[in-house]
Amino acid sequence: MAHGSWLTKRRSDQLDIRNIAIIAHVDHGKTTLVDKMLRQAGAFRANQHVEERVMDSNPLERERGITILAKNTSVVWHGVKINIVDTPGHADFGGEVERILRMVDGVLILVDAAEGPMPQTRFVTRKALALGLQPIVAINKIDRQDAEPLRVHDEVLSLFIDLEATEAQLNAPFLYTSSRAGTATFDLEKPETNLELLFQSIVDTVPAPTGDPELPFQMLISTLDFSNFLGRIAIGRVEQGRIAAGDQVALLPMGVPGLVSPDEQGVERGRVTKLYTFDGLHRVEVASVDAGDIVALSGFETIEIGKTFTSPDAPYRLEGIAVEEPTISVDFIVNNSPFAGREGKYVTSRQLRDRLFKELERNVALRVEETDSPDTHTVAGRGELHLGILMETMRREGYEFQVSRPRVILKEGPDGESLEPYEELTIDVAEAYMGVVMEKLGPRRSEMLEMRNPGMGMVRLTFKIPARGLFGYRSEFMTDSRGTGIMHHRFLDYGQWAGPLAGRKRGVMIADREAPVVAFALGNLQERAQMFVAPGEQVYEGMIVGESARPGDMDVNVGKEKKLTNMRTTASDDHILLEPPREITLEYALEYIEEDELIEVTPQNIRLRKRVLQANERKKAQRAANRVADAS
Ligand SMILES: Nc1nc2c(ncn2[C@@H]2O[C@H](COP(=O)(O)OP(=O)(O)OP(=O)(O)O)[C@@H](O)[C@H]2O)c(=O)[nH]1
Ligand SMILES: [Mg+2]
Repeated sequence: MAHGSWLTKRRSDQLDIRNIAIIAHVDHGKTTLVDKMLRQAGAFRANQHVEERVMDSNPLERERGITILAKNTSVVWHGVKINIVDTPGHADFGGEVERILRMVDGVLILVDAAEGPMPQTRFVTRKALALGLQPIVAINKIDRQDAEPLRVHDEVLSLFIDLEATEAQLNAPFLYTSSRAGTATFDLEKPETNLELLFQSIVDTVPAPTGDPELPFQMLISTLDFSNFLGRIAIGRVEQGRIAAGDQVALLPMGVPGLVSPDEQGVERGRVTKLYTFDGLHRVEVASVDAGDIVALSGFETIEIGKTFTSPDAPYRLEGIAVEEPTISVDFIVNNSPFAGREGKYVTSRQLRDRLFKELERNVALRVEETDSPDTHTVAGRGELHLGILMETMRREGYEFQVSRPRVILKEGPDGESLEPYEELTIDVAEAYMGVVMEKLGPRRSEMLEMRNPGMGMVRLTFKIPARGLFGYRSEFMTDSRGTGIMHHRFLDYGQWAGPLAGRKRGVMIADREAPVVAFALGNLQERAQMFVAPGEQVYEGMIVGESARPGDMDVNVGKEKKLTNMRTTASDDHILLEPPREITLEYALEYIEEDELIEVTPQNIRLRKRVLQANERKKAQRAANRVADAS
C-alpha cells in the first residue's frame, strides 16, 4: 500500500511504521500472540532460550498468568517497523487500555473462538471504533475442541454493527488464529503454518502514522513508566515533528486543546535527558525520534498521563486523557494483631504511608487519602483486582498491614440522591445450574439483561448488578456450579442506590485463644464447618479459622487436644482424615469479609480476623448494637 505523501517526509534511513494495540477480554490469548509474533519476526537469536509469554515479565504476572501492565514492543517485518502494545484484558485495567488507544493507529481485536465477545471485548472495541481506529479481528484459539469460529465471526460482526462501526471498520480483515500454534488464516479450509497473513494485514490495513516530522514537535503522554535511575518516563507517539535528546521542550498541563498562552500557569520548560524506542523486548536508547514512532522520554519529574510535550515555540496542547475515577476503596491499617511484626520487614505507619504515596507515581487510577488516624489510609481503585495486586506487591516487598472490607464509592446524582456503581456480570454455566444462579442473584438486586444458549448445554446469562451485590458472590458461585462456572464482571455505570443488601449467609468460626492448631480439634469441627487453617498453624484469639455451615458466628478452640485418658498418645491424630483447608487468597478475602472484620496481610500469611479480638468484648459490642437496633 502506498502512503507516498507521508513517506517522502521520512528520512531515508527511517523505517516505515505501523502502530497497533492488541486488545481483548482477559485470557483470550493476547500475550501468547505477541510472543509468537516476536519469535516469527526474528526478535530473538536462533538459540536464545525465551520463556513463554515473555512479555508478562513481572513475577505477579507470571504467577497469575495474566497481564497487569501494558507493554510496548516492536518487530520489523519486511522492512516495516510494527510497534505493538500488549494490553491487559482484565476489566479493572480498562482505563489503561483506553489511554493506550491514543498512541496507536490500529487495533488487533482478539476474540476467543469458543467464548465469543465478552463484556470487556465490547468495552475496548467500542472505545477503539469511536476513536476511528482501524480494526483487524483475530478469532483466536481455533485449535480449541469447542471452538466455533464461524459463529464467533458473526457475533463480532453484530457487535461492530451495534457499535456503529464505519464502512471501513466493518470491512476489517477477519483472521482465524491460534496464538498457541502461531498461525493465522483467512480461510478455515486452508490452514496456515505461521502468522504471515497477520503481519501482512497489519501492514496493509493499519494506516501509517500521518504526522509531519518537519512541523514543531508534539507528543501526548499516554502511559508512564518509572525507573529509579531516570525517575518518571513518559511513553507516547510523536504526533508531529521530531525530538532529540538534549532538546529544550515545554510540558503543558491538561486543559482545553489548542495553543497555550506563554504565561499560562503550570507550563514547564526543560531538557529531555534520554530518549528510547522499543525494539523487541528491549528499550533502546536513541539520539532522536521522528513523528509516528512511539517513544519513551525522561527528564521531567512532573510527567503525568494526559499532559502534552511540545516544542517551546509552539505550545499546542493535544486533547488529554482523563484518568478513570475509582469505584471502590479499602482502608490500609497498621497491623495490630497479636502477631504484628513477626513476619514483615516494614510495619510502621510511616513506612506504610510512604509506600502508598510512592505507588501514586505510576499507578494512575489509584487514590490515597489520609484519615483521622495516622494508622489508617484509605486507598481507592478500580476494583478488587486493582487493589489486590497492590496488596500482593507490597507483601512481596516485605510489608505487613491490615485491610478493611471494600466499600463502593458513592456519588451524588443531579437531584442530590445517592448513586452507586453498577457492574455488568456475565455468567457461563451448564443449564442445570441456571436455577441456583438466579436464586442467589435475585436478593443481590441484580437485573437480568440477557440470556443466551450458545449450545452444548451451556447458558450465558448477563446481569446488571450493584457492585456491592457481587461482594462474596464468587465463592458461592463456585460452590453452586461445582467449580465449573465462569463469571466476569466489569464496571457499567453509576445508578440509583439499590437499598440495603443482606450480608454473608454463613457465620464464621473464630479462635477463642492463642494456640497451635491441632488436627483432633479440626476433625471435630469440620463436620459443621469449612476450615481455613491446617494443623500446626498458629492462631490467636479473634482470628477467623473457618466458615460454619450455619448463620451466626461461633467461638471455637482449634487447639484442643484429645484427652489422654488411656495409653494412647496424640499420635492417633494421624488417623484423622482432614479436608484440606480453604485457600484464602487476597481477592477471595476482599470479597469475603464483613464490616467487623479485617484481613491481616504479611509476607507469609493472609489471615482473617475480627476487628475486636476478645470474645467478651465482641459480645458486649454486639449487645450494644442490638440495643441500638431495638430502640430505633
Ligand atoms: N488452546 C489455545 N489456548 C491458547 C491460545 N492462545 C492462548 N491460549 C491460552 O490461553 C491462556 C491465556 O493466554 P494469554 O496469552 O496470557 O492471554 P491474554 O489475553 O494475554 O490474557 P490477559 O493479558 O490476562 O488479558 C494461556 O493459558 C494460553 O496458553 C490458543 O491459540 N489456543
Ligand atoms: Mg496478556
